[in-house]
Amino acid sequence: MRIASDIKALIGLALLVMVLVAGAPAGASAATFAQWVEQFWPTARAAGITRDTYDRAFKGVTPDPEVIESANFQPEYVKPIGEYMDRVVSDKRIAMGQQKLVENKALLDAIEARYGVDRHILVAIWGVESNYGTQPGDKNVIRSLATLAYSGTKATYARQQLIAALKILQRGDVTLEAMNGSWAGAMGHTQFIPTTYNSFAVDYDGDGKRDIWNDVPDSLASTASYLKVSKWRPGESWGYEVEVPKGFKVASVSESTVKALGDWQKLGIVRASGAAYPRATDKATLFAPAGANGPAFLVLNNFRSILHYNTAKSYALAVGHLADRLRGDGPFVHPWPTDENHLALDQRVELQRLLVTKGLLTGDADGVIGPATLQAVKAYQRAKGLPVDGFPSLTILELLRKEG
Ligand SMILES: [Ca+2]
Repeated sequence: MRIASDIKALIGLALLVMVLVAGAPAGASAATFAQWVEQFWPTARAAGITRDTYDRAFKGVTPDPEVIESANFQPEYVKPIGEYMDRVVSDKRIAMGQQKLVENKALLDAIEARYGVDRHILVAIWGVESNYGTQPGDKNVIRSLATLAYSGTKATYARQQLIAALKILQRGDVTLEAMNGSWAGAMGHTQFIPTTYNSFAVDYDGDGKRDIWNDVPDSLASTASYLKVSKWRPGESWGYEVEVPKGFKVASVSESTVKALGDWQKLGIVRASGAAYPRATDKATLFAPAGANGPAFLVLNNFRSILHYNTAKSYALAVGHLADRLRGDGPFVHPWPTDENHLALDQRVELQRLLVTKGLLTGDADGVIGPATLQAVKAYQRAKGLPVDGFPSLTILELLRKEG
């Protein structure tokens, strides 16, 4: 168990940002970037990019310090999942989504018929990704990706995406000026990264362009197309909020434990709403993101399809829940725990140091809670006979402190 350390990368980037923002004589950093652009040319050429496209894409482009800043942003306080869910699945977003369902009814009828993907999920993804197209990101994608590739931040990702972005530009789906997105290069209503765009975006309205920047039909159909190839199963849910019986050890089952819903039911895990599972043979895993005291879920195949869109489970849960709310379902039966039990950065570092002292964790205490820290917390909880959920709570920190 090792804590991942990004210290070296951070120092390197801090220096780079200093060079970009201050310090350097006029033109010095641009010359360096221009050299990088020339060094990257053979890679682009080998991928089929013409010199004309390449020159057009990089004309007048300079690195964007804001992109580096965003890439390195590390929140002082990692927000509890309940706070994230409340923000993402807000009443305002639910109301706006319900309006979008009405406005786009005929389109969604047709897309649902063609791709077999639930309209509520499509609209939920649209809402979470770009707030229904109102926040698609305003950074030029070529500039953002070139900045990342040049700076060395997420360089492998950035080089691959930059090539894909140049291909989009070369094919003419969008103009250079309109090719905007997030600092990481996620584009348009659906926030597709360039490689995803090249593989799965569709020209639904048949005008010759796959326009996820301006065209709602192309955008929603592209999302449906992507979920379809991510093995979405028509007519099935993403999952259910469940009731876990008292005394059931949530973390005695791992996140990879797969059982049929009927078998979970035999263990006493029933739907929190009290309704029956529609298909008892569906395979599901138990997911309790806030530990033993928060809401718990049985998640199904379609939850994994949503994870193709974004690998964060909190994201998939937000999309699934927003979809249910758009359908008219209520909030979760069980509330999220209040944030009193969550740790700030200095507390997370202290927790890791104490786990290192106990021989349960190795590496530098950097306050980033990754799989190694979760495993170490689980090991500690097991040793103490506590509920084993791996959740790095204030309660755990206080116990560790007492033991010195
Ligand atoms: Ca189109």
